[in-house]
Parts: sequence; structure tokens; C-alpha cells
Amino acid sequence: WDVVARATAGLAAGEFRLYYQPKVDMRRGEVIGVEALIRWQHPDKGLLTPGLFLPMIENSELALPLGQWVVREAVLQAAAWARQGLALPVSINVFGEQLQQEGFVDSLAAMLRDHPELRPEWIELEILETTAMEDIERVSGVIETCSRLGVSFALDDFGTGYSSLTYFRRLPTRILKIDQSFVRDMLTDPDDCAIVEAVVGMARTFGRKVIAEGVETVEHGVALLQLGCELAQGYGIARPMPADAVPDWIHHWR
Ligand code: G
Ligand code: G
Ligand code: MN
Ligand code: NA
Repeated sequence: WDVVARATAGLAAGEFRLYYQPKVDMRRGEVIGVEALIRWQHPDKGLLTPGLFLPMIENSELALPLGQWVVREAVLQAAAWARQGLALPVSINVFGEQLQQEGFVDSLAAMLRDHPELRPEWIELEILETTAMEDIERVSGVIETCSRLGVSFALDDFGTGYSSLTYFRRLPTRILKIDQSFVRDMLTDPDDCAIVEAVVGMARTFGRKVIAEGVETVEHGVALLQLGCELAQGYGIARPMPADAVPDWIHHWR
């Protein structure tokens, strides 16, 4: 099927949804935020996860409009939570192409101005390590402008892009997300464990926060804590859920 054409119609018809996956501080036992993850509620095919459609859309003319929808939807949700008294940082995945847009920062700033109940510190943008390194000049510029607004960046899937330390040092991202492939096998594969340990060390050296994704079991959590990684996200903590399930989940966690 023609995914891009169908998704273009689906976007207009309101078929996309954002699910939210909690991120926690394992040591303090606190919820530190949620990551917004797109889903497509397809009328015939059911609820589709991004792996089934995003790769086709990413390099199409739909990438920008869909990416803009994601940012707007997530910011509106964060503002709605703020009005309910829930101060919950929301992480939003952005395509490299979105950051290339002249108006990206201005439109984000306008949304924040429209929602004074939402502190800019509660918005975090996630960008793939590989994307960030493709155009480091431009991306560091956008990161710096966003930082002045109060919005921070995380480097997603960190470790998969083989970034040189020189490049990494020039990217002012506040957070590193250790890719789930390393986390998944860290208990059985000494090399993956060493990579996790190295990324934690790098984060410490360069004054960045570090979070592990793909934390599926208690054993993973324990091993991460031993390596000094306190922040985690994964099915072992919670699966991505609809926005209206989030407040209850937070209330009952622990
Ligand atoms: O949920 P799933 O594991 O299928 O996600 C696959 C990939 O899709 C992940 O790498 C995730 O970062 C990406 N992704 C999920 N939601 C969004 C989104 O709203 N925007 C962008 N750009 N990427 C997303
Ligand atoms: O690349 P990114 O970090 O944005 O991808 C997040 C994706 O990983 C989401 O689509 C989410 O569904 C998936 N995910 C989150 N936690 C786990 C986990 O513990 N195990 C696995 N296999 N996938 C996970
Ligand atoms: Mn992500
Ligand atoms: Na990731």
C-alpha cells in the first residue's frame, strides 16, 4: 500500500495518536517525565506502531507536517497536564528535517508563549545521534537557541552512531539516551556492558545526564544502578500508554 498517501489522508482525518512512556529515577523512585511516541489508529489495520510506517514517511514530504503535528500535540498535552497540576516533563522525538526548518524555534517559542502554564523546562526534544552528527553546525545552533528558551535536548539511540568525542563535545545536548540494543544484552554480553559503562562515564565527564532505554527487567535496573545510571525507561517500568492513563499510572507507581 502507498503508506505516504494514506498517512497524508490519515493526518487530515485525525488518525494519529501520541502514546506516552514514563521515565523514572530508579534511585529516588520518582517519575521524571514521559516520552511521546506516535501511533496510527488505522481504521482497517488497527493501532500501528511507528516501525510500520515512520521509515517510509521520514524521507517523504509528509515528514514535516507529521513532525509538526507531533510537536503541537505533545506541547498541548503537556500544557493540559500542567493545568491539572501535573508538572510532567514531556520528551518529543523530532526529525532532523524539522530542525532544518527556518521557523522551527520560532513556532516552538510561540507555542510556549501561548501556554504560560507550561514551563519551557518541561519540554525536551530528542534527536537521533546519527541525525545530529549529519549537520552539527546547524543542529548545535538550534540546540543553543532552544536552551535559551529553556528547552533541552537529548541525544537518542546514543552509541549507535559511532560519534567521535570531538563531535560529541560540540553538541550541547543535556541528556544522552543509551540505545536499547546495548541495554538489552548488557547482562549477558560483556562488550555491551562495557559500552553502557563507557557511555555513563562519558556523560559524567562531559556533565550530561544519562538515561537507559529498553529496561525490561529488574535485573537490568540493578545492573544499571551499579554502573551509575539512575534514570531509566522501558517495558520493565511501563509500556507506552494513552495520555489519559498517565496520571493514574503515576499515582499508583511504587
Ligand atoms: O514505538 P517504536 O519502537 O515502534 O518506535 C520506533 C521508532 O520511532 C523509535 O526510534 C522512535 O524514536 C520513533 N518515533 C516514535 N514516535 C516518534 C515521533 O513522534 N516522531 C519521530 N520523529 N520519531 C518517533
Ligand atoms: O528510539 P526511541 O528511543 O525513541 O524508541 C523508543 C521505542 O522503543 C518506542 O517505540 C518504545 O515502544 C520502544 N521501547 C520502549 N521500551 C522498550 C523496551 O523495554 N523494550 C523494547 N523492546 N522496546 C522498548
Ligand atoms: Mn526517543
Ligand atoms: Na532510542
